[in-house]
Amino acid sequence: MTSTQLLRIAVVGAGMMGADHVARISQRISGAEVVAIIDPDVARAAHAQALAPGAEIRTTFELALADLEFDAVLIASPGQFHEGVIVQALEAGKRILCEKPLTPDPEAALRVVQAEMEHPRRMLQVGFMRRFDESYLQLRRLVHDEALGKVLLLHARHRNASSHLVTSEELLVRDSLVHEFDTLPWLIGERIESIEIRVPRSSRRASAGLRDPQIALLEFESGVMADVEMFINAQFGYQVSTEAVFEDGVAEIGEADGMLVRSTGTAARRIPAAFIDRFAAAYDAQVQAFVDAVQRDSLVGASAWDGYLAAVVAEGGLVAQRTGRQVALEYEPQPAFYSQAGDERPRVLAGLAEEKQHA
Ligand code: ISE
Repeated sequence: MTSTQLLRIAVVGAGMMGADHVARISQRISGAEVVAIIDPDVARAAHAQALAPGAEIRTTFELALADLEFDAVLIASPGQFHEGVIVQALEAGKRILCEKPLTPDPEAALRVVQAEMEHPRRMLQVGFMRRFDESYLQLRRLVHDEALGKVLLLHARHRNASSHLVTSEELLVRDSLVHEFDTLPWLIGERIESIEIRVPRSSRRASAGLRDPQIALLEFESGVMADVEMFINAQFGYQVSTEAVFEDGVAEIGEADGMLVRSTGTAARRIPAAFIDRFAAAYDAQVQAFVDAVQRDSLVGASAWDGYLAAVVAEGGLVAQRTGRQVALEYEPQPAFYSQAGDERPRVLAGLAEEKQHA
């Protein structure tokens, strides 16, 4: 592929996230096109295809590999189906952007790591999109510059209005909290050493078998601590925010911003309904970064190894959730293959949609 050709992407999974990525690739970012949509549910695939009319539909990844030409794969199916597609895609030499979690458990993540290391360089980026969110990037710079001294502790809130996606305590950890298991270590540049999960009074709106909310307490290598409130049925809207306490000040990201409207005795700001709105710009920047990185042959963002680290924390989190105890985490030694840090600065996206329309 030359740098002037569009990167041909096969999107696996045409659910909410898959369809959103199809729209993003077709309408908002540059340098790529969707050439295949793969989903066992043909009606769902057809719905997504309306956003990328040139794309072919296949019901399995094997069928797409057998008769379609593409350069890269964007995997947006549920986590338990990722490993099989990743392994086949790697064998076929395709670059991969895989939605989080890389795999639910660390053993499967390590198998992915092994398969990727058969190649001379990184082939896969994990879709931990918060790494591409401007406010997280700002906070990370503040931590690393030490402009307010050293960071001491973090308070994170992760609230969903209600989630039909998170139907069990296991998914609360592996699918929702997993974001913090990647973002917070990336933010402060340290691994999580232990996890504890405590459960306060449950909301009457909690679904059966899912105590909601829950609080995770994380301890990092230097002694920094983080508490994370995970509330699946918070009702009012979607909120992901982090307050970082430093030696010389406190910084907070993720509070509602935008226009403040005063009317009939209230002053109000819009709150995003779900992650697709809250992180729209981060998703765009993440997929654009993947496309650009493939063109340069030098992948960025969370690696398969980062996906493994997050899966270790999730696995420990499940034990902590079941027992109410603090669980110490152990990781395999990091292979040299993953030692080069990627350039995680997303390129500025302003004007890209317009550029694309005129291309
Ligand atoms: C969902 O899968 C996500 O990835 C969202 O970012 C997260 O907030 C939500 O809890 C998950 O269900």
